[in-house]
Amino acid sequence: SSPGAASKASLRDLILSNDLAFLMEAHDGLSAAIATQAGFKGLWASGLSISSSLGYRDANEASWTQVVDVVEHIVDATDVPVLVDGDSGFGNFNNARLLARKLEQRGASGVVIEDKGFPKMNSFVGDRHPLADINEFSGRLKAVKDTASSDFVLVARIEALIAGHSLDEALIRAHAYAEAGADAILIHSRKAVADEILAFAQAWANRLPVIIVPTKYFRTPVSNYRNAGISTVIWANHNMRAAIAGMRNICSRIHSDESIAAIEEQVAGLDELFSLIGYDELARAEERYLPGP
Ligand code: SPV
Ligand code: MG
Repeated sequence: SSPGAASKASLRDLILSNDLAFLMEAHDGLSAAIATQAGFKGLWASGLSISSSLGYRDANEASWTQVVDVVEHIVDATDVPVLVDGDSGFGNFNNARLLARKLEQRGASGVVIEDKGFPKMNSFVGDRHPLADINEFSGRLKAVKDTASSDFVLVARIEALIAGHSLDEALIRAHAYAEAGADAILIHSRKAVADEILAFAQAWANRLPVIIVPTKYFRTPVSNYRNAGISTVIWANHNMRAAIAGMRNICSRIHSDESIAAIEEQVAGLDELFSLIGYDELARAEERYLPGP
């Protein structure tokens, strides 16, 4: 894999293209490799999934440097661009621009910053999601924009609907964030149907590309998003949740059976693991670089 300059250019292309794009969640090198091999053209470094895999709550318990370190592993394990969940930027404009600079140094292709304060709480937990002041948040966006290179994609995430505000509030914020220099808008919803997302998309009329996270409105067919001119869909946490389901099942079987005989066929073979992580490349490199016998 050759992450770096080539991948940075293509996140912008993915988001700007007329085709609906899909980003798959990754939370470590292994999940990044699996999502890449499945054919995804871009990855989502999810805050929820990264913090969960570290055993933390999605409430900024993982430090920004811990997140940056995980992103480095994700970038190393893929050759497709990585859009990073930057939460609310870990503070004010100054923390947000430092985060963006370090993410870009580690090879990320873009960051999403949401209009809440620090610490944030996951959008699906509880009802307390105080929104940031529009002007203060616009300053956070401007600072990131002024710090990152022009290839680096800045996505402004609007939490107005999550916080129970109106579509109008979401639109006022979208206009302000576009003015501040965002490259795309992520509009988030916790409803089980896509109506408020689709209403936003219609009113917004693609002034900037729209990114959505249909975790709760998962039944809506993606053709609705294509018809609505949505740019990008993020499958935000499904590698992490698949890992929970898989590990829970295997742990409970091994614990009750006191044996691994029955589950051998249910887990990935070691050959599959070695191929996923590219052991064959190491064998070829040894031929080339180690002295012969
Ligand atoms: C994440 O994956 O961490 C997200 C999306 O930010 S959500 O959990 O839906 O807020
Ligand atoms: Mg998140």
